[in-house]
Amino acid sequence: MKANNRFEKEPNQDYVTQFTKAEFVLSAPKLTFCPEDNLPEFCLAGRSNVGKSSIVNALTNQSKLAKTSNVPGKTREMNYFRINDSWYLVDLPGYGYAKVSKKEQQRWGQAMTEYLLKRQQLCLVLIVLDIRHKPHESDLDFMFWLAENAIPFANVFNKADKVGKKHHHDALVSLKELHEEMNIEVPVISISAQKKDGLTDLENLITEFIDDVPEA
Ligand SMILES: Nc1nc2c(ncn2[C@@H]2O[C@H](COP(=O)(O)OP(=O)(O)OP(=O)(O)O)[C@@H](O)[C@H]2O)c(=O)[nH]1
Ligand SMILES: [Mg+2]
Repeated sequence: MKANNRFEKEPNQDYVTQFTKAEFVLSAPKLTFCPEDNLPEFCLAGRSNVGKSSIVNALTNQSKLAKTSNVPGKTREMNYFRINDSWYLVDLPGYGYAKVSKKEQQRWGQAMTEYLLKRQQLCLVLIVLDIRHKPHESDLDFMFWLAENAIPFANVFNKADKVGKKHHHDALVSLKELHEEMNIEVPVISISAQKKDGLTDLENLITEFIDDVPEA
């Protein structure tokens, strides 16, 4: 079958990761458990099941580094991966997962808020969205909250292999309109973690932000 957008149906054989060294470091239930060195870090946030952990694996070309699942709610703590000995990629648990108890959701909300507000070396929050669906109210709330608190973020549309060209285009346009309404400029990238498409754009975005970190 012919692919109907630039995201091919077969895994992209041409993708060569720049992130050749990747190792799991620790799982942190809250800020005080996060690594104490000052390496720059990037976190993957978003609703459950959008593919955050799959992105860790795709970017590092290791199929089992982060645990993925088709059952939402797999990731329960902040999982730290050190990349090329020089920065951290942090896989966060998904928000908006109804099956987690109210108490657990509350604990998480507090831990996340503290982490996002106080983690000085956090360069950029990568908010992952499933391109098949309109951003959920919880995504919008999260984006508004980050903007209000001047925490830089980018949007990463994942699962682009699942949609056609028109849907892809419309999703990008409406997200850009949302950013205009919010009066903010936010990088937007679309990828397929599964087919390894668009990953070079994501790598380049991360690399650009690392380059902007002032020397400690
Ligand atoms: N078609 C398609 N499926 C994907 C893609 N990325 C991830 N998936 C699938 O989506 C499901 C969820 O992936 P995860 O990476 O576990 O999602 P997560 O966001 O880490 O989920 P939580 O840990 O529950 O927050 C899995 O079945 C993946 O195989 C993609 O690019 N395309
Ligand atoms: Mg996960």
